[in-house]
Amino acid sequence: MSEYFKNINKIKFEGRNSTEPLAFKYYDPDQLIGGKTMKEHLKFALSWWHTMGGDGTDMFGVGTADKTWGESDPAARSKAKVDAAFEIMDKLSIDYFCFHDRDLSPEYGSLAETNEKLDEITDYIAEKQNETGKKCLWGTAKCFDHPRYMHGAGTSPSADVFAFTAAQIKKAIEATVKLGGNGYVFWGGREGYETLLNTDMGLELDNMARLMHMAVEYGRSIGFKGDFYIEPKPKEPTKHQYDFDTATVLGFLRKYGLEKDFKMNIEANHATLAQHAFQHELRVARVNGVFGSIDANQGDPLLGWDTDQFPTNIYDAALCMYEVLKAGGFTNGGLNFDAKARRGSFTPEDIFLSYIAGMDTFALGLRIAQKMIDDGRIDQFIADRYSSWTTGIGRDIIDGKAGFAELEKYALAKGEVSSSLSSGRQEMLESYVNNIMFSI
Ligand code: XUL
Ligand code: CO
Repeated sequence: MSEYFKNINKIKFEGRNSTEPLAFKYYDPDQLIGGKTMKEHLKFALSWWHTMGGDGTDMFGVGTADKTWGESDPAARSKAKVDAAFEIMDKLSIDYFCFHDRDLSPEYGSLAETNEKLDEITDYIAEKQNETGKKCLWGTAKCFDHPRYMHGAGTSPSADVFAFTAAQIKKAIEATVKLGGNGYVFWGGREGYETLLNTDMGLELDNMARLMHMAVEYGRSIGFKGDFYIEPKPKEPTKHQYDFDTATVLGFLRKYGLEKDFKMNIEANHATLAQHAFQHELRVARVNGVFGSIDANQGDPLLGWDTDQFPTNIYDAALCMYEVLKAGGFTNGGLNFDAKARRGSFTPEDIFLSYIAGMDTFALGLRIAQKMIDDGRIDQFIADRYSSWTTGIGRDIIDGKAGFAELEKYALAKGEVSSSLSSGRQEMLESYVNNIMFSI
């Protein structure tokens, strides 16, 4: 096995005063934060598609980075990708990876041959996992790039395409189980529409649910005990994606009785596209008991598309980790860097530099989030703000002891209630966060 990054050594933690670009300043895997190590909290994952396959190709130009891994034959390249991926994970101390079936092995002449070749690669990955202890965070099927999926996959008007999709997902779940993954993601790449003039929305949504029920039934039958995830995204590539945001997906899951088996895989840049804060999406998932996993990246608020940048915004990372800690941490999920170095950051070193930037950002975010909780001022403020619900009429409402008649009687007796309100203190709370963040 050749070494792909000969000039890069294992990345070490050197601390905040280090000026070495190829070193962690904040990510110290074994550092204890609130009783768990950073490594256990953060569960970083490498995204096979961006890191091993993404070469910077965009609508305006060809790739700028060489991701051939020195091989022109597709099968040899798939294998070289595995070696390179494990080298990257080792050097960056990343314990997990995420994949689409076609990132691991491309399509060949027939589905049977494609599946056979995928098996060869997953055998090879399983061997490397045994040697290294690296784990699969989640797998998924790339049911969006081939022309057959031009009108959707699970929501295609063609039953033949639906059948092909089911076959592809069946195999991708098998691959995920074989690699020990505890997550299987549905990102509905082309599950949406361009115009309602040609779309039977009701049938398309029913069919998507049928596909998901089949996936659950099959996954459970072959021993998949982990979580299925839906990754919400409002638009791109279609004008309207069905899995618009967490709240929309929740409605879908509940309508079709899928909420027991599915959680959310929340991506920061998809939240931005839905005009939500990243923290909002995480909060909606958390309070509804469907928080699962995270695609850690960031978008550019000035651009209306999915830029998938490595996350460097500490404020967002801190508020994200605050939600994760409040949710009790990850169980089957983790932080997958669904992120790519900019097209102009095209050298092999940029792979490492961009992961270091993202990992350090989340390490800092974790420390700040834990400090926000330990500090207690924000929690105390919220508890005080809602204290009228712990006794008296508030308690009676919650306990179901007061209905409209009792509340009318209470309100009539009480008179004007504006004096029961106190300031929301937004600016004070924001300054608490700054105070905590900059005294870390
Ligand atoms: C696309 C996206 C996907 C999913 C996996 O916007 O986020 O890469 O994470 O299919
Ligand atoms: Co994603």
